[in-house]
Amino acid sequence: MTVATAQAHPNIALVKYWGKADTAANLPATGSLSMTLDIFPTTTTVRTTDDHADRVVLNGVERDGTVRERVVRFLDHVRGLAGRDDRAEVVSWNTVPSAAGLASSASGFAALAQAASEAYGLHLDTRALSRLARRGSGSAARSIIPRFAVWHAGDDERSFAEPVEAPAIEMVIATVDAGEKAVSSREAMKRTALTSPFYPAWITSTAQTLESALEACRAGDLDRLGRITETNALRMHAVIQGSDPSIRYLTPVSWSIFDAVARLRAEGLRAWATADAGPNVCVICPPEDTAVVAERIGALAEVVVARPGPGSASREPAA
Ligand code: 2P0
Repeated sequence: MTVATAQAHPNIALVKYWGKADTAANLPATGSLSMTLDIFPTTTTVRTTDDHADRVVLNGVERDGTVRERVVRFLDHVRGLAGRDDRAEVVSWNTVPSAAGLASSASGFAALAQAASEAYGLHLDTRALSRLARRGSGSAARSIIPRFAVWHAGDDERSFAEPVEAPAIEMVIATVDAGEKAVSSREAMKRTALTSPFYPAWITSTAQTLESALEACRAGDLDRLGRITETNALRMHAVIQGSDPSIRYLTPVSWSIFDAVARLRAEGLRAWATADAGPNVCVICPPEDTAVVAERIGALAEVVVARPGPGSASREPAA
């Protein structure tokens, strides 16, 4: 029996991942760019056992059904790599307050990839770990990496995340609605690719957008990166909305935050909004503007401030 514990944080994409080239290996149709957060870590312990079945305990509750199956499938892949077939107990604590409504699959599978690979005796470098996390959830590939990450499109060998330098930014995260989303991102991604007539344009434009965003990062050009971030998010929501049946994640309150961010810019502040597959809105800004942005957006929704955070890391197992 071996045991390993690891911790990872959520990440928010500045250039979004929305669409797969391969669903089995979770290969993205396009690359993406993200900031790993310094808040809301997931801590996961994997203990190999002599039992006949895997056990999955999330936030103190033993899971079965699809949640467990997704973890078991992931462990099966790890066991395949390790040439082992002993089962495991997975105990995971996720600190995202349910009120924050942030996706936990990225931090969850990043922490699981690190803990499971160590428990099963795999010695993976960062690249291999990112490729492994990707199989659990695409965006988890990026949570392996500290601060800012680019996750490459490509085949299984080449589709990993790695660090990029980016201008100094912080993120004001506005919680619009903490409820369960109507359509999961996995399902919505599939529907978008199958039914949205804008999907081909989303794919070609996002590939170009990523190149421009990386250029802006290299040049330390926050204004360009900010514009790209907001435009890319709105394009993602447009292609999603073009699905049949249509899917809308943004609510009137979400839109009011996009409007408030535009007003802040009109007043000379540097702030740009983005939103994932839900109504919450994340606003990026240089550190000197964070306090004002948080105050102004805080009038519309509950806010929390995040800074660039650490990549996944081993931890001492909890007693
Ligand atoms: C992203 N999202 O780039 C995009 C933007 C949500 C909106 O990655 O099917 O949970 O597990 O690979 O990673 C959410 O999708 O999907 C996501 P799977 P995942 O952050």
